[in-house]
Amino acid sequence: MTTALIASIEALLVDLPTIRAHKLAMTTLHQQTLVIVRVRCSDGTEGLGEATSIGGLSYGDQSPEGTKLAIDTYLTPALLGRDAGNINAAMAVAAKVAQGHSYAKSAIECALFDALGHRLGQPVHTLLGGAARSSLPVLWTLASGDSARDIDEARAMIEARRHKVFKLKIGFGDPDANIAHVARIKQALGDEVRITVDVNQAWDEALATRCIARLEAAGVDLVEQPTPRRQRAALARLAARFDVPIMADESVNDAQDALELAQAAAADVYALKISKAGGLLATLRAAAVADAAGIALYGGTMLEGSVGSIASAHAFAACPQLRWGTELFGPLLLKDDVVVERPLYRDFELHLPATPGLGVALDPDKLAFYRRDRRRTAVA
Ligand code: MUC
Ligand code: MG
Repeated sequence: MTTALIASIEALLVDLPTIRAHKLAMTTLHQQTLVIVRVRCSDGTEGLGEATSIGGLSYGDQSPEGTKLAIDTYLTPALLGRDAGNINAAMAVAAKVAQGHSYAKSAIECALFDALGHRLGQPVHTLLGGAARSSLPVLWTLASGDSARDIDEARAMIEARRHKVFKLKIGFGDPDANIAHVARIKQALGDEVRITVDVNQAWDEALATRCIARLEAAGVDLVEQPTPRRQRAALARLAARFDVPIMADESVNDAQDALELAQAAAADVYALKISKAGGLLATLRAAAVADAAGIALYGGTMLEGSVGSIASAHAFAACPQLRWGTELFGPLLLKDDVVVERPLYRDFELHLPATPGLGVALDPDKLAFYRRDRRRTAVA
């Protein structure tokens, strides 16, 4: 096989509407901005990646616009002309020219894997060592803020065999009202439906202690990131105090965090995300640390569209254990997407494509319609 070189890297901002408002502790989403990354190689192969954040800079410290700037100004010039098939070497160059910017690095690494998969005729999960599972359980986040609406939404999802585990966002507003909301939903849906909650760092330790006791009594199965991400000792005290598992999300990005949290016994479960880790391989490295420490894994999302969600699915499929399933429902939250065929959700699971590369192709018309730099001017 002749060496294929990286010929171009493009980062496109794409604004897509959501099917309904999605309410988190720090922001309410009405649309998502995806950063779609397209790598073209000298042998004609192409690869796709996605770097998506939640609510601009309100969730994390990397915005879509900053990610595009890092790719266009720093990462692309350093990577052009390099061996597209040597992903470890390319990522070492990326690490050298840019500190941080894990979302940008994740999208580029993913696009190189996609291109390599096309070149070799193999799906990305095969390049990662093989899929331990061909489909992944996917929960749904109930985030309308209204109990009756959330209960109806959950029942419709169960009926359609799309989701049977539900996550509730409870980091905004009055904690007592939120706990009552959780208890109402748990009671309405019954014991066989698993309910998890995500506080998105909104409580201090004293409030978390009071609230988690009540969530436990209400039958909640998992509590995600109750306290601020850097307060690991507080998280560890909560994990030691309660039977209900405590999951780290914003506290855990990569293998280093996974190790430090394990040393502090700070969490029972880690929510991994390819963009937080800085790529598919970095996600597997964090997963290996969790495995060694006996910590359960959960496949998290930045509410990516189809490209990023399928990329995440390839990585999570390759993890030896994924005890808490995934939340890869991002494409279902979007009214539309920029791909030809959206991912397949059936029987409560996301089914992994088995075609070469990621198994996702861009729809050029949809891309032209939704990309920010080609926004149609309003007709007066
Ligand atoms: C988060 O913190 O988990 C993932 C699912 C969801 O509803 O929001 C995101 C972010
Ligand atoms: Mg979370």
